Amino acid sequence: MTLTNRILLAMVAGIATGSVLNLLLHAPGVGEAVKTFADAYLVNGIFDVVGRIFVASLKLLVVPLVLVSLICGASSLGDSARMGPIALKTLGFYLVTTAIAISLALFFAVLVSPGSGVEMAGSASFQAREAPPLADVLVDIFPSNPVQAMAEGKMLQIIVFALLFGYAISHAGEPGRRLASFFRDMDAVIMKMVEILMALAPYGVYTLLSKLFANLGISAILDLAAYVFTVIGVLLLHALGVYSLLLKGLARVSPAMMIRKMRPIWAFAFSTASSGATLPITLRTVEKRMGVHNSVAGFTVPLGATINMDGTAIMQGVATVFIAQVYGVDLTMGNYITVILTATLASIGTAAVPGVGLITLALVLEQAGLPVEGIALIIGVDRLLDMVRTAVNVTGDATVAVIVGKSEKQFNQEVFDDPLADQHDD
Ligand code: DAS
Repeated sequence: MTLTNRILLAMVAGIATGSVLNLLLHAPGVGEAVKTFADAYLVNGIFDVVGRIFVASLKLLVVPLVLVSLICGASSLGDSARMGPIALKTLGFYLVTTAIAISLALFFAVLVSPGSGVEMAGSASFQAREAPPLADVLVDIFPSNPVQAMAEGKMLQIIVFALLFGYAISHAGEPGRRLASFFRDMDAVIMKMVEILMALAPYGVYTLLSKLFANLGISAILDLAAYVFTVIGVLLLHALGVYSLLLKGLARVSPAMMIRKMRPIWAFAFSTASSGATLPITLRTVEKRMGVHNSVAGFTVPLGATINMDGTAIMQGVATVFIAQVYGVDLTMGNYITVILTATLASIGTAAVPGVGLITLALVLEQAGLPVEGIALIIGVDRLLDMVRTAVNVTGDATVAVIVGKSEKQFNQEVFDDPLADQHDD
C-alpha cells in the first residue's frame, strides 16, 4: 500500500475513532470509570502525546529546510535577472489569488446569509492584537541577527537572509562554488529526513484526528451548520475551481493530475492545521512529484507558506459577514473593500501555525468596525475549518509554484505527468 493511501486510511480511522469516543464520553449510560479512562489515557493521553510529537518532528525540519533550499535556489539562479521576475510573478499571484479568495467569500456569504436568524450565543471577550504599523512590518522582515531569526523561527527574516546568502554564493567565484556544492548535499540529506518522517505520518495523522473529533463532536458543527458549510463551500470552489482554471489556463497542466499529487499534502495540512508543519512535505512534493525546479520551488513554497493564505482569507470573509449579520450590522461597500484589503495584507507576516487565522480575524473585524467579541460565536468550530483552510493555503502555494516554474522554464513536464513520480511503494 502506498504511503498516500496509508495516510488517507489513517485519516478515516482517526475521524471514526474520535467520533466514537465523543459519543462514549457523552453517553448517559456509560460508567464514569470508562469515561475517565477514555479521556485521561486515550484522548488526552496517548493521542495527545503522539500527535504533538508528530507535529514537533515536522516543525523540526522547517528552519533548516527553508534555509538550505532557499540558499540552493538563490545560488542556482545565478544572476539576479532571473530572481527578479520569479519574485515579482510569485508575489503578484499570491496577492491576486488571495484577493479573489476573499471576494468570493464575501459574495457567497452575502448570498447565503449564514448569520441571519442566528441567536447570539453570548459573547466572550477576545483581545484583539494591536496591528503593527506597516513600516514596522517591513523593517522587521530584515534580520539584524540571522541566528536569532532561526532560533525564533521568523520565516520572513530567514527567507531574506537565505536569498542574500545564496545570491552572494553565486557571485563568489571558487569559494562560492564549493559552498553551493555543500548546500546541495545538505538539501539532499534534509529531503531524506523528510522522507523518513513521512513514513511515520499515518500514526501522527491518526492520533491528531482521533483527539480532535473526540473533543469536537458532531453537535458543535450542526449548531453553526450554515456558517461551516458556507466556508467549506467557498474553500472547495477556490481550491478546485479557481486554481484549476489558473493551472489549465496559465500552466497548461492537468488539474486532475495536480489534485492527485496534492493528496499527501492535503492529508498533512488537514491533520496538522499548519502550513508551516506541512512545508517539508509541500516542498518535497512540488519538486519531486510536480517537477518544479528547486530554483523556483525553493523560493515560492517557503514564502507562500508564510504569506499566502487564501483559505484563511476565505474564512475571514465569511466570518465577517456572519458576525455582522448576527449583530445586525449592515456592511457598506467601503466595509467590504476594507475587509478585502485588511485580510489580504493581514496574512503577510503571520506565522503559518494552527489558529493564526482567528487572530488576524480580530484585526479584520476591528478595521471593519465590527464587534471583535463576535469571534466567540465561531471559535467552537474553528479548528475543523482551520484544517480545511490550511489545505487550501498549501494548495495555493503549490499552484503558484507550478505556474511560475512553467513560465520560467524551471519545470519538468514529464515528472508532472507521471502519476507515480517519486511515489513510495512499500
Ligand atoms: N493554520 C493556518 C496555516 O497554517 C491557517 C489559519 O490559521 O487560518 O495556514
